[in-house]
Amino acid sequence: MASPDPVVEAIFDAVAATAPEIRAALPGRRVKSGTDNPSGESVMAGDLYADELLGDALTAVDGVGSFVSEEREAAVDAGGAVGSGDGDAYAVAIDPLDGSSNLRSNNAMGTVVGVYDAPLPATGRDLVAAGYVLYGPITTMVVADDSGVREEVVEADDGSVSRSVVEDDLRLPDDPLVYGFGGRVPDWPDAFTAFAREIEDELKLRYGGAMVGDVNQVLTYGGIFAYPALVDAPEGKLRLSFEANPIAYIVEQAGGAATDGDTDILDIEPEGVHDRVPLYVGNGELVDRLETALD
Ligand code: AHM
Ligand code: MG
Repeated sequence: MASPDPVVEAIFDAVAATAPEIRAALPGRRVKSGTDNPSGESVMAGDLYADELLGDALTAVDGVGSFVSEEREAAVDAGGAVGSGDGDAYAVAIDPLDGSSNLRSNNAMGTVVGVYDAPLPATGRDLVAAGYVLYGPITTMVVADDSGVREEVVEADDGSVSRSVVEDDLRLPDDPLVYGFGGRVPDWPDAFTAFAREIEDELKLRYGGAMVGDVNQVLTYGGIFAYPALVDAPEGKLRLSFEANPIAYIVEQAGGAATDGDTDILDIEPEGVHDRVPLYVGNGELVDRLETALD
């Protein structure tokens, strides 16, 4: 499945090209950088490195008009008017190193990418493509556009980087096997806890603490991932523009569903680029049951 949009291809070429460099730089960047991001979270040295590398690579792509990152307060103007009505360039939004608290424990992490055909903040309906890199034992990249979802292996070889498609039409399996829910159980609202108790009897727990890794398990085996609304944080933890929208787009293109408990994630109108949102994503029937349970 070749992407019909050359700008989208160039964006994911640039993301793939940075992946081996990001991976190679992580061993020396497992410590806090000493700064906080716009969400008020402590930024790791690895987050900063990935953000700078991806910022340089993506603003250099012809057809990228704006670059927005979970780690930056404001959008970077990359020299092009964004939006199908007003211009011919895309806005690219990234979470440079998702799950970077896993740096210390050496568990999986990822990079999340959303390609919007509108200036941010925008809804997920403005996405023309989305994807993620998963830094697991193998570096893989999942890319979704309006023709479907594919999985690639990214390898560095003698100074060049290759992308090999390993699955050209990724679909959520019909029979779900796994679940992973973030946050502390005592912080969950009662209705979500009751839903989780049911799911525990049906599916196998697979939680690694990085959304990209946990969602990749759901895409591979079928199931449901959530970072729910919490009693003291009804907006949850994950960011709509950088995390929830791209993941919702990918999972919906793979035949699944994504909700904030009430509304399809892709329909949510953001107030700001750094808005947070509860995220429940996976096989449609599980997401439907979750919505009913939270009603
Ligand atoms: P990050 O982008 O700053 O790493 O935060 C997002 C991550 C997600 O990958 C993961 O689902 C969640 O935070 C886990 O949070 P917690 O460690 O609080 O369970
Ligand atoms: Mg993240």
